[in-house]
Amino acid sequence: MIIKNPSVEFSKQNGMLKGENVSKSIRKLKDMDGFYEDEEAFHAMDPETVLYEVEAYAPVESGTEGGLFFGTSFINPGKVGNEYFMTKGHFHEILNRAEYYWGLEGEGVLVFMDEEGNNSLQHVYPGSLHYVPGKIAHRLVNTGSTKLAVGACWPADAGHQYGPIAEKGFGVRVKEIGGKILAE
Ligand code: S6P
Ligand code: ZN
Repeated sequence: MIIKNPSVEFSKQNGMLKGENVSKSIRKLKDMDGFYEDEEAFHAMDPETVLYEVEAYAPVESGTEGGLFFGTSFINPGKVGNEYFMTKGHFHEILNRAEYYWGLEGEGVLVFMDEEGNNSLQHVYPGSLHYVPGKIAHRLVNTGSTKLAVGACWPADAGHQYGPIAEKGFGVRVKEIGGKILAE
């Protein structure tokens, strides 16, 4: 029998993907109006500033029950005012769908929020492994001075719910205050 190479590969170093059914999405500052606390600082910045990019491998159609997606998020270093660059954060559309995250490069914080608005936080670093339980919103924050690269694997039918975050926020903000990384 013929032994084939897989149609997709990822970098062991930073998780970059190449191959079939790999897509890339880019989030700029202008896509995150209302997400940062310091609106004055937000509007003083170039709206085209790239905050993060996500590469995703979708071997099955979105919504496929039992399927899995695989991806890497790259969050640039930087701040809006004193608040670090971060992802929008989301609950899954099918609320009980869980996910794995793992740190590849850089330093950051993973912020969790349950449906009642209770938060918990975990350090993200090369080699860190994070189980994101179902019914928990999740957001990545880059607290370092280099790109934060984080791998992820999630159910193909999980979907994303951004509405509750856009409306109510995440309960806690990760900032640099007095030279320290603080969550408040
Ligand atoms: C998908 C997974 C990640 C995020 C990515 C961007 O379930 O959690 O791939 O989509 O980190 O974050 P967000 O909140 O903008 O989708
Ligand atoms: Zn997710």
